[in-house]
Amino acid sequence: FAKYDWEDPLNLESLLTEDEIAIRDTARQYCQEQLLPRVLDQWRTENFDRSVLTEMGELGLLGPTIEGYGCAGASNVAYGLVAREVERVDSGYRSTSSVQSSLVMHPINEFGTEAQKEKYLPRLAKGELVGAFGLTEPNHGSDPAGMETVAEEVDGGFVLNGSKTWITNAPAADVFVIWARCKWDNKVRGFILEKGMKGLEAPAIKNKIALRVSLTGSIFMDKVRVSHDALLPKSKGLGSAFSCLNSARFGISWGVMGALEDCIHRTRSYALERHQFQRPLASFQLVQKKLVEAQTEATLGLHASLQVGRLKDQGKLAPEMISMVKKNNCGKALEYSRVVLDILGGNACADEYHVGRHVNNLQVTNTYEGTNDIHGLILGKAMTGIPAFAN
Ligand code: TGC
Ligand code: FAD
Repeated sequence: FAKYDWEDPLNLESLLTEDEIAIRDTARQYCQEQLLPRVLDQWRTENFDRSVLTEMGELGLLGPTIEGYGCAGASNVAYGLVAREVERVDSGYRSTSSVQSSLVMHPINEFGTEAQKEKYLPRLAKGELVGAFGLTEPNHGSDPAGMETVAEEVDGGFVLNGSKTWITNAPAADVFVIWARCKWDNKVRGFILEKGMKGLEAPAIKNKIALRVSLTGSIFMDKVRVSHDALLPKSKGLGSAFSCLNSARFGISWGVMGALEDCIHRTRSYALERHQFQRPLASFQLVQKKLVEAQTEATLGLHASLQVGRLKDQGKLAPEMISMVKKNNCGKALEYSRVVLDILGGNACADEYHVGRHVNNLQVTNTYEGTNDIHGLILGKAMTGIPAFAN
């Protein structure tokens, strides 16, 4: 028999290419050596560290699946492995970087002109520019089809009016990919707005109880006038916005497994060291059960995401596959991080044990990019043919 490795029970390592392992190791070293030492202070002070993006840019971790424009052209699996390493430290750092990669660079690469790609992608890849993605609105979260933000064609360009809320990176963003309903044909399209445009404001939403190391804000657009070259010309319909979500949701499915793994590692070490009733906590059957069930879910989730990544790389992806791993992995990460948190007893309350911070973050990851229930309904529609969310 092979030796059982509790940290990699089904030998995920053997299924990765040399390139993927190299990218993963670069990300792991950076995250453990550079991000982990800063996370508690940034969490406590709710302080967004702009340099995280430039550091990730230097390592080629931004927009890594894009070919050209200074990007690495790596596999989707490599992208997932990076998300796992970043989120092992904090979901907020993964949020900052996955919005940049999947929700800003991806739509520009997919729906933009050559000039737009040349203008934005190399600087976004280096982290010189910060990007934000505005889809959610105060009155439309799960149902973005009802969006109220509109774009009107005027002489020389367009005018945008509306507001977005809960937008990652917005207060620091230089580049905004904004989704708006176009008055001339009622279709949703993407537009690139830039910081400093007249009528554009992006105030921060402060005092969050999760994702405190990433910035979140609103976006207000009051007659923001842009030229024709702000339109992402190949975006047509809400499906274009959803296609960006496919990439981000896939990354999140890996990321949350990294956060859960961190919770497992920390609580296992604690259980081995802490004694009650003259025995280590790890010797109690109930504690072992908690650790084993959490590790089982992390392992199954990672292997499912690996399979989805391989299919994505081969062009054999159905979006519902991503809904399945996004829903499952976010739900299980939230549930089992909470289960192992119990092992810390009263110390669960102390932020230096890190697990409570992950639990708070994982509530949000289970909500954004489509809530757990919404992904259930997407899958329910695929199974029954009946859309439960539609009128
Ligand atoms: P529906 O009729 O289902 O679809 C409209 C059009 O879109 C197409 N489509 C997709 N295309 C590509 N990929 C997908 N995943 C797609 N899903 C749908 C669909 O084929 C259709 O195309 P066409 O040509 O027929 O028009 O639209 P609906 O309005 O009924 O949708 C319902 C629902 C619930 C599925 C959808 O609205 C939904 O997914 N809601 C959740 C909203 C959401 O995920 N928001 C995320 C905001 S961004 C964010 O949270 C970033 S957090 C980032 C971070 O910090 O890490
Ligand atoms: P609602 O849609 O109001 O849902 C509330 C509850 O009702 C949920 O439990 C939901 O599952 C349930 N519900 C809704 N409809 C149905 C239904 N038909 N059947 C059953 N249950 C239903 N958005 C962006 O565009 N860009 C970003 O960068 C971004 N970053 C974010 C960062 C953070 C920290 C947070 C918290 C959110 C972010 N979001 C972003 C917004 C996020 O995508 C939305 O919060 C999410 O899609 C849910 O929308 P909502 O908050 O309006 O909740």
